[in-house]
Amino acid sequence: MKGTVVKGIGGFYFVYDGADVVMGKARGNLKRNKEIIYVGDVVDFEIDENDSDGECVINSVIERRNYLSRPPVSNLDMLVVVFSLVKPAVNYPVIDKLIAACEQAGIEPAICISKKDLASEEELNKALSIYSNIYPCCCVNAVSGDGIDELEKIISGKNVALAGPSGVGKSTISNHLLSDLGIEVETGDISDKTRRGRHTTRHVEIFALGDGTHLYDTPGFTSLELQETEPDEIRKLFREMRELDEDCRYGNCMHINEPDCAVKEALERGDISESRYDSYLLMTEEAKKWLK
Ligand SMILES: Nc1nc2c(ncn2[C@@H]2O[C@H](COP(=O)(O)OP(=O)(O)OP(=O)(O)O)[C@@H](O)[C@H]2O)c(=O)[nH]1
Ligand SMILES: [Mg+2]
Ligand SMILES: [Zn+2]
Repeated sequence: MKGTVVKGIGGFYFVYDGADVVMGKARGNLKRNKEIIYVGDVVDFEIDENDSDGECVINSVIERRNYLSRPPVSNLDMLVVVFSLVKPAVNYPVIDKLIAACEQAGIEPAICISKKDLASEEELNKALSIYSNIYPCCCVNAVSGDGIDELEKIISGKNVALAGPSGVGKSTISNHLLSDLGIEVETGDISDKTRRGRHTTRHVEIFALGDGTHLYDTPGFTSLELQETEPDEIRKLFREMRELDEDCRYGNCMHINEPDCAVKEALERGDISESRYDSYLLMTEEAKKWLK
């Protein structure tokens, strides 16, 4: 039988076959080969005849058109990078790493700035201006629901994950989107001491929203490492730089010290944001350690 893995907890998977959700495990050979099963994978499975609880066994993964390791998800049309400006404060390099991971995996990124009630319009516009020429963007207050309709337009009909730092409000947003279905996921407050989230969501779970949207709520993180990447691959993961690549004098321009660099010219004009460029430099530096 064919189904989609909609949740995975401690070696148990929940497979949805279009009618029911069945819990089960991966077949021994998958485990022996250390094959990871991602939430979002389309799998071939069968009901375990020897199991009185009607559990299933996953035989193989039959469709995984893309995947991310962190958060561990597959078969996405879009990943919405959610972040707040305060509580917790934004860390742009972390945001840009997640966007780069999407670019690398062939998953379309979108931006959702959360907790819009906690920032001034000016702060929000400044943050939006970093991304609005590159990706679909929206601002939401997930407590009141303000702005959620904008997000709904961006994600409608897609397999879409909400991902980002812990405590930014991903599950609160999910609850807004799920309210018609009477489903509620757990949310948690922000630690007073560290001013970070408490890692409330512990596993990825997919919810069908009814209009063909499949929403993945994912666990937050505090830091993120891009998977091993050549330093000169990083520039291809910054879409606005990639689009200017051909205009640089040198074909292999790293956009750092080279003359007639279209990216640096765009940076000076303000067409590329300093925040994005700083993330680019940082990630290129970090990637050099993989060469050693
Ligand atoms: N003021 C304000 N608070 C919000 C908003 N959205 C969420 N919160 C609060 O932020 C806290 C964290 O929300 P969660 O939805 O649990 O955050 P999360 O991103 O799912 O966190 P993890 O599961 O740890 O990754 C909760 O106390 C929410 O009530 C918002 O738009 N405005
Ligand atoms: Mg959560
Ligand atoms: Zn250049």
